[in-house]
Amino acid sequence: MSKSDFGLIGLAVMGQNLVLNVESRGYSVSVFNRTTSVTDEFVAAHSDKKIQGFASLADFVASIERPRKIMMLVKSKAGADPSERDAVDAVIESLVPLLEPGDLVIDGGNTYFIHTERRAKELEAKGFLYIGTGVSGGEEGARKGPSIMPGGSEQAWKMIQPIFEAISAKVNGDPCVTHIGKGGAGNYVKMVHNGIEYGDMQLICEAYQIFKTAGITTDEMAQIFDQWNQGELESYLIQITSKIFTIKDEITGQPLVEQILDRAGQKGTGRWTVQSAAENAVVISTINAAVEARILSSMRDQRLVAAPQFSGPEPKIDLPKDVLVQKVHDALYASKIISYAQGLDLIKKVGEAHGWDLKLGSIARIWRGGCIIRARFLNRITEAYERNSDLVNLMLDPFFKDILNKNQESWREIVSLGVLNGIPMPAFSASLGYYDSYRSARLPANLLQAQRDFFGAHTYERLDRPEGEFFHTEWPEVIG
Ligand code: 2AM
Repeated sequence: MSKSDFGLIGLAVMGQNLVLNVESRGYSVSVFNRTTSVTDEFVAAHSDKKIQGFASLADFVASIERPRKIMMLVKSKAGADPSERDAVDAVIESLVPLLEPGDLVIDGGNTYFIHTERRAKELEAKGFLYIGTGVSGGEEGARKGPSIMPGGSEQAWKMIQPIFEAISAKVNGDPCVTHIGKGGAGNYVKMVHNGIEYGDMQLICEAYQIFKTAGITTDEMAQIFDQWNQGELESYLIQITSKIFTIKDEITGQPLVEQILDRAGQKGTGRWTVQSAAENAVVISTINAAVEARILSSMRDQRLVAAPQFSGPEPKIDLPKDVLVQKVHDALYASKIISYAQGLDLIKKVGEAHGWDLKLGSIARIWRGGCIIRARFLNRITEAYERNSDLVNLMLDPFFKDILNKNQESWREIVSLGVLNGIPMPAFSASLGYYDSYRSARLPANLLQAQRDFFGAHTYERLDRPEGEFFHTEWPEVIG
C-alpha cells in the first residue's frame, strides 16, 4: 500500500472527524488509537476511503510519507504547573524513537501553552518539528471546517500549511487559519478564544434571564434572537440560542431549555485564561465573571438551601416589550465589545511578553468562520486593527467607541433593572464596571494610596509633582 500523506493519533470524535475532513480534501491518512478496537471500527466504517488503521505505533509511523506529519488528538490534562506531565507526553515519548529528522508532530488538543513550549524545545533539539495548534468548532467544525490556530516555527507551519488551509473553514474563500506565532502562541490564543466564548455565552444567558423575568416566552425569545441574528449581533451562539428556544421537551411538551438542570460544566480553558490574566496583571473581568458564574451554578445544593433564607425584591419589569428588547440588545452588544477588548488585551500583553509578534487583526479574521465565537462583529475587529495595528485597546477604535457611547445609557438601564429586580448579572455589570473605570480620569485610588501609606508607609505620588517622586505622611496614631 502506498504511504499516507498524514497521520493521526487519538480517534475520539474530534480525531475521527478531523481524519474524515483531511481525507475528504484528497489526502490519504494513517490512523492509530491506543485502544485498537476503536481503530478497527473506524477503519471498517470507512473502508471506501483512503484511511489505513494500525495496531502498532511503529507500523503506523512507517506507513506515513516522509517528512511525516503526525497529529495527536489525545486528552491533555497538564495545567499551569510546568512540572506536570500528561497523555500527550506519553504519546510523544513512544513516538520519538520511531521518528526521523524533519518529521513534524502536531498537538491539536487544548494544551496549556507552557507545555507546548517545553515539548517544542525538546523535540526541536532532536531534529523534529513541533506545532501546538488550537482547533475550534466542536465536532461539526472538525468534520466540515474548523478555525485553526497553529503555533510553532515558520518551517513547521510551511510544512502543514497546505493541509490546514484545505481543511479549515472558509469565509468568502479566505481560509480560517494563519500562523499565529512561534512556540505556544497558537495554544495561548485558542485558550483565550475559549475564555471569550465563556463571556459570550454568559452574556447571552443573562439577557435570557432578564427576558424570562419580564415574562417573555421562549417562543418569543426564539424570534428575538432570530432577529438579532439578522443584525449586528449575528453570530453562531446567537443563532443556536434562537434554535434552542424552539425545541420542546418530548416528555413534558414544555420548552426543553426549562427542563435542563442549571448546573454548568467546564473543562478548564476558561479557568486557565483567568489564571493567566491574573499572573500578567490584565483585567478580563467579563470572562472572569463568566467563569465564576459557572462555578456558582455548580453550587446548586447550596443555592437551594440559601434560596428560601435570603430576601430580594419581587421582580417587576414593566418596560414595553419592544423597548426592553432594544435596550437588552444594546447592553449585550456593549458588554460583548468590552469582553473582546479585554480578551484581546490579554493576548496582546502576553504576546509581547513572549515575543510572539501577534497580529490581532489576523487572529480576529480567522475567528470569523468555523469556531464557536464566529460572528459578523469579528470583521469589525479586523478592520479596527487594519486602521491601527498598534491600537492600545479595542474600545478606542472609532467604530467601537461610537457604539459604546451610543449604547451606554441603555446598558446602565439594563444593569440597574437587573440590580433592582434581584437578577444576577455578573457579566453585564463587570463589563459596565470596566467601561466606567476605563473612562475615569480620576479613580478613588488616591484614597487607597493614603491607606497604604497609613498602615505600611508605602508612600504616594502627588498630582502637583512629577511622577516617580514619592511622599510619606506621618499619619495620626490609631489607638485600639
Ligand atoms: P483511547 O481510545 O485508547 O482511550 C481522547 O481521550 C483520545 O485520547 C482517545 O483516542 C484516547 O484513546 C486517547 N488517549 C488518552 N490517553 C492516552 C494515552 N495515555 N495514550 C494514548 N492515547 C491516549
